[in-house]
Amino acid sequence: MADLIVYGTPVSPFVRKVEAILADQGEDYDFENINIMDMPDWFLDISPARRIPVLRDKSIGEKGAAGTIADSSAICAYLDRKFEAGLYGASAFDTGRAVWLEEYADTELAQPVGMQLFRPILFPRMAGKKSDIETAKKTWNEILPKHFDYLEGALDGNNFFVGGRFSIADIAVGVQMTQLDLATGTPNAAKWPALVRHTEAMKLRPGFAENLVNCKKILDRFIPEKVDLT
Ligand SMILES: N[C@@H](CCC(=O)N[C@@H](CS)C(=O)NCC(=O)O)C(=O)O
Repeated sequence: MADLIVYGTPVSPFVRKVEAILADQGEDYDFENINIMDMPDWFLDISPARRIPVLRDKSIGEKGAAGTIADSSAICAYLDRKFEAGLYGASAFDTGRAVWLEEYADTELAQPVGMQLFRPILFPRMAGKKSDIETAKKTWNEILPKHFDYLEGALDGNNFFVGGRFSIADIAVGVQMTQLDLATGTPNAAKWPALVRHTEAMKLRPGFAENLVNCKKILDRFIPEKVDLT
């Protein structure tokens, strides 16, 4: 039994952020699934915003809210400090850039990726209905390209977003891009070469790879093949 417990589902990109750090650092942790459609009362007590993930560090507290931290950004900052992972930039400016890109990915990018593409494709299928392909197509063709352009520019041909090294920015953007990949694939590599290369590289990192295997086990029966949105 590990000291750390991650509460959530692997399919959440915000849970993937946390797993990406833990597995990359080679840290043991237990995983407890939470059904977001019907969150148990004990979970709501430790997740005031009614969101996953929540982390428990049993070395701090084993019961109730003691030892728990809600929100992926807070959890990632905690894990970085606890394991001295160095994910927040080598200089003050790099810290600012990394946290900005994390924030951008968690809000500006996550909204269309999650609410306007992943959910319209997957959630109806989970209920035995047809995907809302029209909404997903509009998101893919009209909303996401400006985000891809911004991220391609932020990479500027590099392998990492900030300071030439792996940071929380790579994790936060990578979890959203892999969410897209699970639902429909990566964007056009001819238009966004650095971004697609970055996504493919993130997928190979241990933290992402283990999480994505578990996602595919859950999702494959709902997406028998990739959906073409072009
Ligand atoms: N800012 C939060 C966002 C977490 C979030 O939105 N999680 C979604 C799952 S991907 C959730 O818990 N949704 C619950 C719901 O929609 O009721 C974080 O970074 O942890």
